[in-house]
Amino acid sequence: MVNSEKLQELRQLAEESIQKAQDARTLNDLRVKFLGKKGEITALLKSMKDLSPEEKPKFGQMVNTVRAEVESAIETHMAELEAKAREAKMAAETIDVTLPAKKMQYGHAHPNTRALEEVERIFVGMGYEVVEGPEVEYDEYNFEKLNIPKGHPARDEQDTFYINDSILLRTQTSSVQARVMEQGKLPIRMICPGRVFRSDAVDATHSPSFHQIEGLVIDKHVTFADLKGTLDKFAKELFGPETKTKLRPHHFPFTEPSAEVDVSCFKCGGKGCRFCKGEGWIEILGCGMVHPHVLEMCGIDPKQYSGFAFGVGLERIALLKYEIDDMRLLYENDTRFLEQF
Ligand code: 2U9
Repeated sequence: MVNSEKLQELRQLAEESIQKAQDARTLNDLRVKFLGKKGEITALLKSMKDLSPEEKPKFGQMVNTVRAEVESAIETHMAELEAKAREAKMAAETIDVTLPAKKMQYGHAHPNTRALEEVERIFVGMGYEVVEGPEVEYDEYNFEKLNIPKGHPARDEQDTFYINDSILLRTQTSSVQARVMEQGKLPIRMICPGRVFRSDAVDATHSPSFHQIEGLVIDKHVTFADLKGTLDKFAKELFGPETKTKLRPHHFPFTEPSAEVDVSCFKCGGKGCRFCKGEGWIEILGCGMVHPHVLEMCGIDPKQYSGFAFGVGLERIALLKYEIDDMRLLYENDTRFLEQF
């Protein structure tokens, strides 16, 4: 029977083509090619009109069986292709949870900030308030009220950045203390950290902008012994309990008497080493009893009240504590340097 041979041929061709198909689109094209309205198997049904009445139903059944087989082969292969695509997708998206994780990059506080927080912690622990004030200041608060009148040599020494005759970039944070004293709320126990400006050339220990932390205590019966005890406690907290302090007489216009304070070298314990340049001592701050004239100019009666003050360079503390030998490193923000702390 010619028609049935043709049917078997088409079935074989369809099945081979289905097996070879690599994607859903090819399979759909094959469905149209063999089973569609104008498909090759469908066309065989149309040729049935030439068959005898006995052959017609038999052949019709054969065509339908082949149609069903081809349809089922397409469905099966389609399911296989989908499963394969899903597997490939899953394989591509696999996350290897055993791979080492990417390290988080944590930043940290700048050495200056760490030194500041350490100094603040020590003084706040002793009951001091932390007060801040303006960086652009009146001459009156920066100099006049601190016993540095016009023509005083200390004005020249500080090589100030003036904005006009009466306004300047503050050269010391003492101006903040003068403002607090003027408010008249006593007693006072405060530190004022902040940025100050002096027209200095840049080198390993100088910068036109640096930071000070100044302290002020004003109350009845405050003595030099209180100052000495406070600074000794501060030094021990900052550099370790073995640290000793030594006061050398000095002169500041705003304090009388005045002194500079050295601490025993925390590297060699005072024997003398490279760190303290063989001295055994390292200078860290200046201090003194607030000058009676300063008290008066800030509205405080020197007969009733006395006080002490001190000043320390924040960068100096950071350089010493973290053993940095050049102040410029603190401002360059080179992460290779900063990462070491
Ligand atoms: C008032 C009265 C007195 C503040 C003081 C120093 C001594 C001192 C320097 C140390 C290094 C500043 O950072 S530095 O350049 N300071 O030596 N400062 S007494 O005395 C005051 C402050 C305010 C009303």
